[in-house]
Amino acid sequence: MGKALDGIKILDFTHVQSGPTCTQLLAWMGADVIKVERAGEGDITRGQLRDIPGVDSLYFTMLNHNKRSITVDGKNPKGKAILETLVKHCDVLVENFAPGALDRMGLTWEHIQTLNPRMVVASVKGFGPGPYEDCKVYENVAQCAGGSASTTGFDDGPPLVTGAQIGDSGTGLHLALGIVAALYQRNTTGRGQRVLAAMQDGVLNLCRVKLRDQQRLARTGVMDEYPQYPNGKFGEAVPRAGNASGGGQPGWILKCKGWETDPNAYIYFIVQAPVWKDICGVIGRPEWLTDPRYATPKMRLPHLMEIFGGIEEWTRTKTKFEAMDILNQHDIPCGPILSMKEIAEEPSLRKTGTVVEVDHPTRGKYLSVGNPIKMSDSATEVTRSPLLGEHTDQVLAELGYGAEQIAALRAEKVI
Ligand code: CAO
Repeated sequence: MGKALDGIKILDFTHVQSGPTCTQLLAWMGADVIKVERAGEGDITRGQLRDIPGVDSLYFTMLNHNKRSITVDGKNPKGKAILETLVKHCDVLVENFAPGALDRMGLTWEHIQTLNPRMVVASVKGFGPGPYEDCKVYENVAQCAGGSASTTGFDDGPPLVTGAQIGDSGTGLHLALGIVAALYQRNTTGRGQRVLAAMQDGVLNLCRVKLRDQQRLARTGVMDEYPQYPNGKFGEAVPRAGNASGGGQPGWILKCKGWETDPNAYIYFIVQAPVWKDICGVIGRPEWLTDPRYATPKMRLPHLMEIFGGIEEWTRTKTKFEAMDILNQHDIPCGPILSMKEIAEEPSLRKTGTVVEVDHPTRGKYLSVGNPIKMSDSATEVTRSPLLGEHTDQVLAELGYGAEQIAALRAEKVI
């Protein structure tokens, strides 16, 4: 079967997490991703958080599947010449260097355009143009600057960062979409273009509903689906909402059987209006149906915590999976709090390729997250990440370098 991006060549200067997430997705969709690294060291993550001495870390292997690796010293004139040949050869350049690093390597937008006017040049940066545009940025900085941290956590605690890497992997996803759209536009214009995904912007995009709430709060001073309502206080900015899900679908995380010893024995429970009757029946509270305080969804909002308290008395008697089975029979929306161990062992995720086992020559078998985007005409086969410089000779040969030239470049430590 062909792949959606067959024939597209990516010159991949990405490192750490945000950029590699992007190019990995493009590789899964069929692009030929040529990852350029520095000889000897390569992407810094190869050696970070290592669990096996001398072996590429899981951090690296899980973000660089289906790519080829070539080592080139981009600061050596002969290395620069290789990079310029790669610019002519490829459709897209992707990078997430610190601001200015690509220019310092001699690959300014103007120069790239003279070499290959069809090239799409895509960048992740921490911030867009403005006061922080020159800053180096990592995941949690973006979560804090993009509005996620100030709106995550509980009202009486500090701002919190989330485990989901919305700053890095989230921005990588945004960039991948921009690249594919730029390639599509190139079909009509014949020109490449620059694509920028700033991590602050990516996080804010994912926090869109919180900017919605900021404006609601400014207008009305209160938001009745937040846990601060009716007894707490609202300030000027959107507060942290704990585990509330908001709107007409109020939800909370409730304890299940075993919570005293299992930190993940919890369920997310949504008190959705159309199944209110079923909820009262299932948890054995038929009297709630005639309680005037609970007559409508709006009237229930000030009493949500006591309602969740009553429901929790029931969920504490069931494991999260028993509760799921019972609630699903009544279409009551709920979700188990799954640990990473449970996710790793979940057979249905293995079956769909969302969790895959990959074999690696020095690491052996390991688990990874496969392509979360499933396409009916472009199936994903996850292959292992490349060893450092594994494809240097192969790629240089494709660019027209002969064996002797390659040997000389290696002797001079250019590759
Ligand atoms: N040959 C020669 N030099 C190379 C090279 C190669 N093949 N590959 C990289 N380099 C050089 C770069 O040219 C740069 O050199 P100069 O600073 O002298 O110009 C240098 O290596 C380091 O690049 P960097 O500044 O990007 O790396 P860093 O480790 O200092 O910073 C990071 C890392 C992530 C903070 C920074 O790259 C950044 O802010 N990126 C944008 C935001 C981003 O993507 N952050 C998410 C990272 S994932 O958590």
